[in-house]
Amino acid sequence: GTPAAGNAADRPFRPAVAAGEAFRSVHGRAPSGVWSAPGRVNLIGEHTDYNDGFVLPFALPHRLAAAASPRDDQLLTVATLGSDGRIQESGPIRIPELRPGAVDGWAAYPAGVAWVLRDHGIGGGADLVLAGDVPTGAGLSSSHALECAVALALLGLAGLELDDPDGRTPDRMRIARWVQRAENDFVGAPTGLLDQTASLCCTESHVLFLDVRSGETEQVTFDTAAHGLRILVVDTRTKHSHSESGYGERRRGTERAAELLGVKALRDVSLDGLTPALERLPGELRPLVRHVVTENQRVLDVVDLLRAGRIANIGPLLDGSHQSMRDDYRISTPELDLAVEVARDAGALGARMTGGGFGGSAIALVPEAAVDTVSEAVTSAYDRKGWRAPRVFVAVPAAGAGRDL
Ligand code: GAF
Repeated sequence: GTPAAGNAADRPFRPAVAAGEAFRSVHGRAPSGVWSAPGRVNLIGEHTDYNDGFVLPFALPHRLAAAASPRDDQLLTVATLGSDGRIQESGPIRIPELRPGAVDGWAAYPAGVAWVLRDHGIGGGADLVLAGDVPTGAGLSSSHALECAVALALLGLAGLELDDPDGRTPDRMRIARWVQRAENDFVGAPTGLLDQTASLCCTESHVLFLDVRSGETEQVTFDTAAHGLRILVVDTRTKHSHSESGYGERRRGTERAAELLGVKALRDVSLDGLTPALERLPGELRPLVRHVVTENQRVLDVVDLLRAGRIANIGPLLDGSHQSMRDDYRISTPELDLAVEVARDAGALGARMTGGGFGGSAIALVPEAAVDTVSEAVTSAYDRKGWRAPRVFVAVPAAGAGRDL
């Protein structure tokens, strides 16, 4: 016979189903549809996106789902299902009155997306109910998963579904740029294009090679399991207070360096041209430039190795990336450094922090047989320091954003 559904604890959490159920409990009817978008890890290519460079993310299996129905009064209501099972509702937001600064807190993310879409003539009201399992504050892009899911939901309610054959719907890259605008100009975070593009464009079993300048993408096979390997994510569960100011400072530093060098972006400095370029810069900008230029090259080198099916050989490039972020870009933390060092000592082939830095998560490339050893080694090293236990999990490249129901 059919096994009983079991209690909630035995059932895997499915964001799309949970969002649909939460929608029914808030609104007393079924939603018109459910759309979802994943969080990401970046395999390599950090702080290169706002320098017109290269990134190489993959989507996590963790997703944020948006259940939605249209409203005819140009109001946006947003409710979210918390991990404690409680539903938190924002007050109704008037779409025609949206402007930067009008909404703060978590509701600024869906409101920012509605603001951008309104500018593109997609301004209908909606009831949204959100549910997801992307760890928040972990540098795994939970806010972009939210923004991308909301963008797809609002587009979908306007009859604009992704990949429609008549080509009326903006393509994924264009939606990524819209979401970036919501983040930059409405939420007020000066971030690049990595996270939205990852959430929208990644596919199962691949990393996404994105050239931010041209917007060109390539799906590069990244089937870790076929090579007896795993990517372990270590969420340090720390976020340092200077994360926002530190990000903006680094960004401005690299833009200033590009200006002094007379190039459009640091993307235009080649590895061969690095030494003479550094000589023309003030001391404090040199390490920033060295990081960006060498990191772009490391992305290209990793892509070459992956195309040649040599996943196990990318370890030293991951290590080099971490070192560069720790010593040159100075965005690592003691928690991230310890996770990376201990993982490597316990058998990882390479490890690095991932995402914006100043806390968040690290990744390690680990032989399947060493997964438990590495994860236990990191956990006990944290314990010896008296630090809160990290959250460690294996991440398999999953699908990008889309419609679920
Ligand atoms: C954060 C930002 F949102 C991205 O745009 C990117 O700059 C990343 O930090 C660093 O690579 O995730």
